[in-house]
Amino acid sequence: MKEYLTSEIRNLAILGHASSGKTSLTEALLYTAGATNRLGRIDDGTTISDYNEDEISRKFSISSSLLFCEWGKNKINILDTPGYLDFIGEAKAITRVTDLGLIVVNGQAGVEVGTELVFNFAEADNLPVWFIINMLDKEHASFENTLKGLQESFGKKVVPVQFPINQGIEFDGIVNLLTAKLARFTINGKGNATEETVPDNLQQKVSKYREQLIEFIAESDDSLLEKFFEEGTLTDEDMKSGLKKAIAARKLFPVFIASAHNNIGTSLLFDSIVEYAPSPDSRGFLIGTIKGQEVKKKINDSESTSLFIFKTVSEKHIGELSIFRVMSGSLKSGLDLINVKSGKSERIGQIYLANGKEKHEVAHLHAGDIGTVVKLKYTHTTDTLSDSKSLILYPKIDFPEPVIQIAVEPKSRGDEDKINSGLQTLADEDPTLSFHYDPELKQTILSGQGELHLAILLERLKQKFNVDVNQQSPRIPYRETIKKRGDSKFRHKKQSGGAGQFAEVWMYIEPAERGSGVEFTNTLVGQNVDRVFVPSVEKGVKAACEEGILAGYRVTDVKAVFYDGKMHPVDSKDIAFQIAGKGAFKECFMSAEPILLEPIYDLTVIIPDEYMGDVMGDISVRRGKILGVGTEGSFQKINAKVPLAELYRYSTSLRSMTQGKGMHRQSFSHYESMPREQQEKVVAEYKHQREEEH
Ligand SMILES: Nc1nc2c(ncn2[C@@H]2O[C@H](COP(=O)(O)OP(=O)(O)OP(=O)(O)O)[C@@H](O)[C@H]2O)c(=O)[nH]1
Ligand SMILES: [Mg+2]
Repeated sequence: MKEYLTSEIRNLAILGHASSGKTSLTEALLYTAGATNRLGRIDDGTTISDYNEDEISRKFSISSSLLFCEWGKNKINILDTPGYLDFIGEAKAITRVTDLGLIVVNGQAGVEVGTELVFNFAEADNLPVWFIINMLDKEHASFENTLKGLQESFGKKVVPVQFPINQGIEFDGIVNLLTAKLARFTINGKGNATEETVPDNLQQKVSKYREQLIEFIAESDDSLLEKFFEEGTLTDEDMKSGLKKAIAARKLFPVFIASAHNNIGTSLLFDSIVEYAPSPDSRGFLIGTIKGQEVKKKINDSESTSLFIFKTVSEKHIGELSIFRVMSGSLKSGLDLINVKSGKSERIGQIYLANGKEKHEVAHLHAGDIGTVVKLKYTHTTDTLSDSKSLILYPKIDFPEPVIQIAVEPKSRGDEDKINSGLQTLADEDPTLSFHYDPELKQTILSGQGELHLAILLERLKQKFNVDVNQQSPRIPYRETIKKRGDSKFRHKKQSGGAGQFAEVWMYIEPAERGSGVEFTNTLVGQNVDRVFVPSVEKGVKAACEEGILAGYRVTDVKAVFYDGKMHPVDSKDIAFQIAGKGAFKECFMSAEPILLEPIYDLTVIIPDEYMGDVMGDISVRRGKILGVGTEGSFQKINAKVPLAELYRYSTSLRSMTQGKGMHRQSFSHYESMPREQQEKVVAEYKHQREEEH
């Protein structure tokens, strides 16, 4: 394989809402560049990017994939990301390691929640963005409406550099505002165009858009603005260099157009990428840390080598494949690097470039390039590998918070270990999945990005690790507390057989502030109880609080006061006071109007306007309280507090309520007392379960 210098590399992230045509556009780009000799189709399962079996059968992307092609002397790395909300979190890693985000927008549907999401990902990584209005061959597609939507959502930095001719089913022309030329395509999927002059009746439109563009470029740079005021316009050279700078500085988001399906627009896009997309070395400094101290590194070959692993996949016949960006320095196979997090050494074996499942071996990668390597022993997604001379560590990626949790248990007994190691491997590959054993709930909890995400992972668990699990709803971590004071004088006495036991604990308990936990104190005076038994009583109280009294949940927000008692010179001992302490606390508790508290979650829902009524109604049915309504971009945003018990599989209901156009975030807020009816149900369930156990 040929080697490419840093300045010859362009790293593109293909981002966007589900089904906007990202994979189709990627395919068209690869085809136009000659990296493949047929234009694959999503609907036939023949694209290079969606090559996994589950992607082929479901007809959408599940995992991001690495591809590359050549345009002129440049190497274009393309990372096609999934847009389906369950998998869009993958894009979070991709915006970190690329130098330009191409956000694909469906020219019929306009801006969607996924569009906003990936724009935010790009913003967080300071990634330059271009918009591609796709599907302009569709009957009801509209460049103008989509552009308007983009400007409403992302502001006036969104500026067209192209506009369509014959949009709709006969879409075949693109006017390039930078050259003021028209590219006319034949609708045959080949992607080549002839250059024509713009017809007279469109000259005015071209002038209008070009003036806007020139003005905007001028405004992005003081020296250009000065020239613009003097001359009334900009030279082509100034316009080009100004545009390039404005893109890199995220002062301008140019809008391109395409029909991925008919392969219209890709050649123009490539020309612009080579000319205007930032190369890795033009992106300034990398920021990382060495032993906690912030350091900066240049993106070039003369720095010491460092890699950032942004994805791990396990592939048939190959094994674990780590996909990385050469952050700094250059990389040759055989090099020893250090995994900075664990301190362990890793030898880089064969390095491959990837085009979907196809792999090409390469000996040497330069700074900024993206490649893959197999069989790293200790390295997972988001790890840094560095030269031992300079152990730089790049920041972790904040993947989106999970929106769904389920509990799993093995179908067959004895499979626990297999499940754990299987889930661990899956979670190492996919950082948007997490799992843990919750000792309070006594369940293994799996957290992910949606129902489908978890379903696919459990399928893989079955296929790869040969273990099957039952899914359950996670138990709710209710809490127990009291509403008034309770008293007890509890005597524990055991005198039949062996050594006797005797203890008497006088105690009262009182409600304490929400969130304060359990406080134990003693106010003993006199000599009725030896102080050595105070810790024993406390132990008993803590044990009662852990076990729960009313319904088997932890006790909280109670102050317990041990104020007096009795003892026996021989039979009083630690264990006797523990038992009496526990008994006294339980008695106090049951006489103090015990209640259950339930966890309340902050819920943020983001939806198009037309679903407001339905979604708000549904939140009320879920016993939720709406705190406020605002906007996020062009979407409505609802903030509410909802009991966790009512949020099970909320993402699934929300998506079905909004035809997949809505999304939500949730996080723990606080505990609150629950309605009597609900409480009685939980207590009854607990009693029923206890009876079954005995
Ligand atoms: N008519 C038309 N159809 C298109 C175009 N681009 C994509 N499609 C179709 O739209 C559907 C979705 O296309 P994909 O390329 O899978 O979209 P995606 O953005 O990769 O989807 P996800 O990976 O699920 O996010 C497929 O049926 C494509 O054939 C286009 O420009 N015109
Ligand atoms: Mg796709």
